Amino acid sequence: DEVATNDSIVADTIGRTPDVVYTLSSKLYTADPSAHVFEGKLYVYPSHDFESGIPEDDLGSHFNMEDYHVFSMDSVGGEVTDHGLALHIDDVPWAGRQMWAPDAAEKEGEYFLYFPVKDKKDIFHIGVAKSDSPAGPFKALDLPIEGSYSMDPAVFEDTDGRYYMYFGGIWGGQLQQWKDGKYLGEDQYPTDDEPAIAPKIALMNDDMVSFAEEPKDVLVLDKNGDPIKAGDNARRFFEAAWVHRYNDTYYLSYSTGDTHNIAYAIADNPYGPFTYQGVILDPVLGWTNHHSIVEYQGKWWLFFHDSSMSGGKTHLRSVKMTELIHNPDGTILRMNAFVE
Ligand code: FUB
Repeated sequence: DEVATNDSIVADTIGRTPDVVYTLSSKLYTADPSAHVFEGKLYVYPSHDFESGIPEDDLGSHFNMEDYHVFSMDSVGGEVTDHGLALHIDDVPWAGRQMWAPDAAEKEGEYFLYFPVKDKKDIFHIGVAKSDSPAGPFKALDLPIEGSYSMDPAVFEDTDGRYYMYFGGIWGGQLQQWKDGKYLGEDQYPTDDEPAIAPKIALMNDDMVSFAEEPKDVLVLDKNGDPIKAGDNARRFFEAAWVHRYNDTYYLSYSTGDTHNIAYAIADNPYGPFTYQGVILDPVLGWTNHHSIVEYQGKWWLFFHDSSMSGGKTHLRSVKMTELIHNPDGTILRMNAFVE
């Protein structure tokens, strides 16, 4: 499907149309699905979109979400349960506005909902809420994770029992306002020839509510071993990091933002560096593209969203899922799920 012409230009054909795509809810607008298998069921932790009337801008102010719902199902294509309100912004003491893409993790029977939200000074941090059920409701801690910033947390459990949080996103996600864990108070973007801003990784402490280390850069390299450059908009990281492990290879997938792809890169360890491979999912209807990948009942599944249910409104999205195929050589079959 993909022809590499030289190191910086990749000429792509359009991805294959998936055979079957399931929509999870026809009642709620939802987005940014993070899927996990808990207690033998498939649980999905999405953003909950709604019409708040805030005009669209490049900072994503129109994504003005206020709460989360959790979905679950025990068979793909079967009934999807909406477990109701899982967490509301009014119940997060430090929160100001904009509850963006969440994730969840389980450890020793306790469930953790990780959520990015702006604080009362309009700066994104990542909060945690706990529950004894994967469906919630979740109770938020009084403060965000110390040392957390920006948004789009994704918590990956490795086979050795360690948990890592990947996070970050540029533009409205504010990652460009941080350097070495310090808040710069303004945008500082690299020039087009400099390495792109990297997503972050931090090992989680056993308590699952704090980092065991300073967040580090997750490098994405091209096939020559050079960092993907900030001006390489078709391949550079923008937001929506997700990591899955398949056959001892770590796959980092992410949105390229203004070029609207879900791209992926591989490594032999969770910290990377990761080497860019290609596109998993072509642009969907709506500006954002955001996904997760999980194995369930012997198959791999790609969760994503698009704006087809709202007739193309970028801030009113719907979560979908379709099968994800790893090719025999470990590459991932590229898909195009565009629906007008
Ligand atoms: O849903 C709000 C933001 O839009 C997410 O945090 C980003 O990943 C993008 O999908």
